[in-house]
Amino acid sequence: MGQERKLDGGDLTGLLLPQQNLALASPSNPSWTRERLQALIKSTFGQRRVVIVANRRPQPASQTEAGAAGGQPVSGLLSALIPLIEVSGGTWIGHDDNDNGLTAAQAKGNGNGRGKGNGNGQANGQINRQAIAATSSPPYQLRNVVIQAQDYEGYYNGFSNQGLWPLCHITYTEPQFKSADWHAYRRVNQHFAQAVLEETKGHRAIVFIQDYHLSLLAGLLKQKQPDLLVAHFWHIPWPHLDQLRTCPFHQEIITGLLGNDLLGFQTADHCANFLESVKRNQSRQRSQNPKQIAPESQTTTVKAFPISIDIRAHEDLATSEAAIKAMAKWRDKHQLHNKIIGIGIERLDYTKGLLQKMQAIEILLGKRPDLGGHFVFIQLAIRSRCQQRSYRELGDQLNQLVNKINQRHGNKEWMPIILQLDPHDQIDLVAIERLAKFCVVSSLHDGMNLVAKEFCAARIDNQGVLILSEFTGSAQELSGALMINPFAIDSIADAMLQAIAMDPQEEARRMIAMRNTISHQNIFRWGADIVQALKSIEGTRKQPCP
Ligand code: GDG
Repeated sequence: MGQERKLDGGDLTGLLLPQQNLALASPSNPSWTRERLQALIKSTFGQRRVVIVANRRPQPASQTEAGAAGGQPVSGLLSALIPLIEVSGGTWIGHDDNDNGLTAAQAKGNGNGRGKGNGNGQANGQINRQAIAATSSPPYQLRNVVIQAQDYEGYYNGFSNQGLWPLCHITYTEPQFKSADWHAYRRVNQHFAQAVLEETKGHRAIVFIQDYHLSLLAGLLKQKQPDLLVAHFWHIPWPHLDQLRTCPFHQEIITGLLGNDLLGFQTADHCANFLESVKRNQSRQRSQNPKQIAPESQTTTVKAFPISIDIRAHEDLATSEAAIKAMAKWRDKHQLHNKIIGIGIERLDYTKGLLQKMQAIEILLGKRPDLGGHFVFIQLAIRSRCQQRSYRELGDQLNQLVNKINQRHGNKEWMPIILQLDPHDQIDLVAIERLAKFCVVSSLHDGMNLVAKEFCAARIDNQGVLILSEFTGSAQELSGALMINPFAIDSIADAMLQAIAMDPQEEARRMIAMRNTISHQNIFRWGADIVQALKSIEGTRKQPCP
């Protein structure tokens, strides 16, 4: 699925129409599996070094106390990429939230543990080879890029999360672009470039960059090593040009991204927005200075690759003994026996439409007082980006709203909403996914949304209703969901009513269709599509990869 265009010497050429319908797996079109992807990577890239670069690196299981319970990452990016690095081997370069590169003994005395380069021998930008995940097959290397606290503040909390994150999501939160943050962002991108260049020196390497924290990286790499094969996947939406232009540094960001051989987005719409920004940006540049346009030699292929999950791994978890026990635990602890259960699972983030979802539950309870005592909504909203005041305030607002609804509609024996902001084991998530009559994903805007896919993956019984915001990338694939506009709160409440009333046959019809789609468009196909796109790009290059 997707739209492919090549940007060639500043001109847009080679438009391929999006394939709108996904074909289901068949003998002539088999499913992508871990093993099949592994074989493809081996045959395509052979002995070449594969380098994945992301702001954050995954934690080996033994180092995850600060993350979600059970050692699982709480971010869509990490959830999706871990299966990929596990099959591709190679090196993951990123910043370690919990490890500043000190020895364990030194780190103990440090308190916070964020990479600070704080006079303990860790210079800003210093790169440490931290760990080899020997348990994974094939094993992969982890390299840590140490970032000074002040730079991390400007690069991550500042430019990335107060600037680019709201800019790219249509959530009516004003992005903040401070030049000090931008300078920190550029510096940190340079540190990452240095780390990649050290890793790839003397090797035939493929570099795969992740997300909006590293938009300048490809451009920096190509300046030093033009022969590198570089791909970048942008996990969040790409905005319309009118929004993009509010970022005073957007031209440099576009130029950085055009350093890539392959640039992937979640949907064809995001590709189209990006192509439009390039076109308008280049025509403006041409009129200002006709001699300064994108380098003639560079071609960037822009294409949609809808990200996904390892559905089989989720199914295995959902059928495990541990999941059955976790289901019993939820039921007993919260008196869920014989109740209609709705669920929501997300990071506590203003893009996820959490307040709208709670307001919709209040409308539902108002419309259906008979649900009193018979219905429970479990909302898990793990705290995220706590350094930012707006995120802490959202947590307060959500708590207050839920308390108000529970006081107004609940009683001593029964509360309609259970809200939990602490991290949970993945097994706990699977357990409530299996118990639920419906799951509500009410994102105001979302690149893809993996929770929607994880909910379907857990429903090995083909039951359960997915209520899904039309402003998620997932909505373009999961047509069996009840679609909602999360800004129309009544429509969320109506969809909940429809889900509660839905008969098992209808549930099964919708769920089977969605599970088939996810089985086919799984994380290994996502990886394989990217590998195959890179292979065909390399085939058209004049010079072979170093
Ligand atoms: C970005 C884009 C895109 C949640 N709570 C817990 C927990 N989670 C896991 C979920 C899921 C992940 O976090 C959230 O993924 P999403 O895709 O829903 O959202 P973002 O984090 O915003 O991800 C998004 C994604 O990148 C991938 O490209 O889909 O659009 O915004 O996997 O299960 N995991 C654990 N405990 C929790 O309490 N273990």
